[in-house]
Amino acid sequence: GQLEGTSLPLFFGWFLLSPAKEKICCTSMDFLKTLDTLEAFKKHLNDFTQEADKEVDLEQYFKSKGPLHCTTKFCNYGKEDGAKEYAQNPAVREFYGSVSELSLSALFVTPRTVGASVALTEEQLLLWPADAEKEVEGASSLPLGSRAHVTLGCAEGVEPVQTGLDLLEILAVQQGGQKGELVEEMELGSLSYYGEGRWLLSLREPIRTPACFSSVYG
Ligand code: ACK
Repeated sequence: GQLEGTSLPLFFGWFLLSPAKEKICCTSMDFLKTLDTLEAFKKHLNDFTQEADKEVDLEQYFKSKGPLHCTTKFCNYGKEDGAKEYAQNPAVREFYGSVSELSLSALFVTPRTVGASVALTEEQLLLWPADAEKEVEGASSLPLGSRAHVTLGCAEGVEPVQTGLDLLEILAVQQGGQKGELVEEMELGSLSYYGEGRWLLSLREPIRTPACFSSVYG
């Protein structure tokens, strides 16, 4: 029919529910607050600012970007490859509007973005597009779902699509055998540095949050 061409959303994803959502915002803020006081972070401050001796307030440095969610498929109203096929996938139709639990396994920070990586369940992977990991060089052999993340904030002028790319980059470095330099055992987990301003906090206990599989038309 006439309406069909206009019915695809901007994107599909899991949308975090309250009050877990607010708690994750607080955890992320606390993490940023702690990170920029660490000597190890100060040592690598020039990844974040060109000006020598300048302090960086990470809580100000990153701006939050809309409702907390984990994108599955960016459709761009149908302009993106595979958007229509995705929307017609039986699993997408079946789970649309359902609530499941997302497990956040790590927090990461780069000079561009701050985010949380999401460990998807087998069932959640049914909603994951097969080509999501193919965009980043060196990341195409990573397991399906590696890109799954929640964007917690972006630096000035940075688009949220960058968060998943930053995550894939860190995972590609890890896969290449670089362990990262273990910097500190924090209350939340172990913090490692991967060079070029890339920090990863591997959570001791995953943060679990209910989330609704839905879409944004914007
Ligand atoms: O933070 P995100 O995962 O990154 O959530 C937003 C959401 O779609 C709305 O903009 C993500 N996004 C934007 N462009 C793309 C893209 N080309 N591929 C994958 N995800 C994208 C963005």
